[in-house]
Amino acid sequence: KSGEGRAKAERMFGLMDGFLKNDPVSLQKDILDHVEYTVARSRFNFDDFEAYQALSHSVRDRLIERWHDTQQYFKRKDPKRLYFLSLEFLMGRSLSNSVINLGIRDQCADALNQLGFEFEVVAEQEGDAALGNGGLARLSACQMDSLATLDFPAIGYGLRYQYGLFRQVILDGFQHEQPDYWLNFGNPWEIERVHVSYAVKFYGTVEEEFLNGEKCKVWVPGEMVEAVAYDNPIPGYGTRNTINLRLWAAKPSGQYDMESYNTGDYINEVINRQRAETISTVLYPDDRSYQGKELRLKQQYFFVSASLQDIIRRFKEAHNNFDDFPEKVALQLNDTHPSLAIAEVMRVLVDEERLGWNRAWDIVCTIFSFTTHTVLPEGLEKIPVDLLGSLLPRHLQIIYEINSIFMDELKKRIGLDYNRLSRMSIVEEGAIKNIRMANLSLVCCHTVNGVSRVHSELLKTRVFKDFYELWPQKFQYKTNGVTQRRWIVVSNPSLCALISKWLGTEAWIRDADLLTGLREYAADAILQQEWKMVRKVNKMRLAEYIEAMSGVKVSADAMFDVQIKRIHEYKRQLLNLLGIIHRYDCIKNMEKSNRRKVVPRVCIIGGKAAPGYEIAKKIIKLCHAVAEKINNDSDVGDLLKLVFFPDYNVSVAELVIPGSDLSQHISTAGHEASGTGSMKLLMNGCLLLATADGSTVEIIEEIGEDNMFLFGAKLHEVSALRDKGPATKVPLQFARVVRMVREGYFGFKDYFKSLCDTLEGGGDFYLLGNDFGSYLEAQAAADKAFVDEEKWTQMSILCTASSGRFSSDRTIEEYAEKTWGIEPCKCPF
Ligand code: AZC
Repeated sequence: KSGEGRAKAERMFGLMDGFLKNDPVSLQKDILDHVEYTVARSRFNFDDFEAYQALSHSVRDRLIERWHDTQQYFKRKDPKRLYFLSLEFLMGRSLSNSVINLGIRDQCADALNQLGFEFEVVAEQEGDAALGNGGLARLSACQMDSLATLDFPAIGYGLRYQYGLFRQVILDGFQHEQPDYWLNFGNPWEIERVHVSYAVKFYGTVEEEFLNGEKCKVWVPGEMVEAVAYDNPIPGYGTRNTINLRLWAAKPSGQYDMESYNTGDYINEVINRQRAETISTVLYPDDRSYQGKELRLKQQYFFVSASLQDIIRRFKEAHNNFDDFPEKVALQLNDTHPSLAIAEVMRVLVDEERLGWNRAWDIVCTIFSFTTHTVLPEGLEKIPVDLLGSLLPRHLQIIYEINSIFMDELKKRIGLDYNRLSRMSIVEEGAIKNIRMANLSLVCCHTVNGVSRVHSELLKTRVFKDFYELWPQKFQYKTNGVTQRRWIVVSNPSLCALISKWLGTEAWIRDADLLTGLREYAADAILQQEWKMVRKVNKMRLAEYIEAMSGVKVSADAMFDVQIKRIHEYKRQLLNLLGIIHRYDCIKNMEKSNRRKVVPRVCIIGGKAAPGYEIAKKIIKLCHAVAEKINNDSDVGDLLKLVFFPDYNVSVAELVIPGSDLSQHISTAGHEASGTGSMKLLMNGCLLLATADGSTVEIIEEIGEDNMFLFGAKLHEVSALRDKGPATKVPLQFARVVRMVREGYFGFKDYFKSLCDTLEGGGDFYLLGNDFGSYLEAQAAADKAFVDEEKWTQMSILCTASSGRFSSDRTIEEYAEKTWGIEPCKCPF
């Protein structure tokens, strides 16, 4: 800095007390100041929620200090940055996670204590940030935590939906959706950046113009919307690095249309302009099927365009041409949702930066990577050409151009194999012409990642077979992981303390591989005793919650058996329910004297169904109908209980997971791309009852088949079984339980008919009947194991000890090295 600049900086620094202090007294002072000045309550009279607000603002101040330093540092060092583009981030609550990552959890708890508050109670006041649907969105959140912790220079980009994922309300056992207006009570975790905003264009026409004697395309838009940045600091653990998650909100554009002002219809003009905000109003709640909705496409382009303007502006601040762009920029597409970014970069480089097609194309091909999260064909996005052409006319031209060059090249490589050419084309011909976003991504990205080894094999051999044969080198996989900071340290503090005590270090919080150190104590009687205690207390807390929520009293001595995830036919919650019905039926038909041999179970199911997914909604209703019957049957008593957890979300998961004994991951083999819930449960010492699908295959390698309950058709058997169709023999017990549902044993006979039809008469696409027998055997094995407490506890310890590989830190390290080519950039303390 110049002499004058330095003098000013020193004077400013002198006015500051240095960085904010983290001792309990300083924190208390800050909390009280925020009560008075930010929350505007009297510091002598405020409640738990206001304490939450004031504490959050005190934490936010500390986050901002680090976040500023990190951004400054990145700016100075100008490393290659990762830009993580995702339409969904499922962050959950921020307070506990932030104070733990900042290393000030205990000081905050002390500070609150002395003010007469309890940290846990205050933290409970926070609502969830639910800007995502399920696995994909929570994975993004875990990955942000790892990127920050590992000091990677990364920025997340997404949309700031005003309404997150709907709230699930159950009335009479039926799911109803209610809007989640999560910003109602303010959001201390974001920083509005009114000056960071960009105009995003839509509609209009493409004109040809001559510029400096050269013909070029100019997009004349028909509508402009302003994107305003909201920054969400993401602190790393054990580092000063605090990275940014930048979410865009839509606002009416500042550029005025003079003509409409002249018409004098002021009120209507204002109302029309206000409509711009609808773009970022609501998250689409369907996680697999895309219906070619204009608003969804608008959302995608809106966030892509704003993010790229931001990225290019940042790049240009430090560079005066695009030569170094690929050395400085890695763009990660989280599924195909942001894949319009490809066409947008081409448009900016060709039409605005005037680099020429070939040069722009070379750049595009080196900066983009793509991860897909599904194996289901309906999960692959398609955009009707008409829709794209009207909303983004220039992008459609660019995509056509990319496709035409690709098709020409392909013909040279494979000849005139028209079937294959048409399968690989980015443009799908037919009654409705579509753009296949996955094909666009495959053509343009240097890497396509699967989310588990099996998933990657399926991509190579089925979903993207043609592309794999063409470009085998593009295909990689990074098995998913989850962050142990949130899923052990935040949500299971007593287990966290126990692990650190036995390992003699907290280093596993940054290096999950160290968890293997627990293996040698797995049979140690003292550790087992302490392990059981921790688990028991978590179960008691869960039992209290269940009673408060549903009125059902459950015993913490029973086995807590959970299945928590989105409701999908392929995830087979129905198989679980049929198993429960079978268990109930057995208890009912048993001699009374034999009942004492039954291992008591509390079955917990939680998850949301997409609003338009009828069958999934019927599964939820069936769960309630069965629960109603079982829970009120005095014959059964404590031997079997069934509870549905309404409005399953990240916070509910944080409560349920630490208290679970057994968890179910029972998708039909070949359908779950990875699965991440299993990893959270595994870390917490919960045993798995599972099929060999997705990442479970790799979990088996870590913990061994003996330490879990495996069942069901294997991947290679599934298609043969399907081909056999109705001839497949199903066990008698299966026919019996389905009949009970069909004949109205649980009521709602007509309503459940179509559900039963999915299983019988040649249906049963997901092979519930085929797998039922082995499912029951696995369940019986779990019962048997549970009775041997010592053995069970040992298995539980081994689960945690073997979970290190499933940390998102490992996943992110792999991405950084093999896909993005980025390196840590650690901000000095
Ligand atoms: C999910 C997959 O279903 C799940 O298996 C995986 O673990 C997770 O992504 C994270 O990779 N997919 C989604 O949530 N959504 C879509 C569109 O696939």
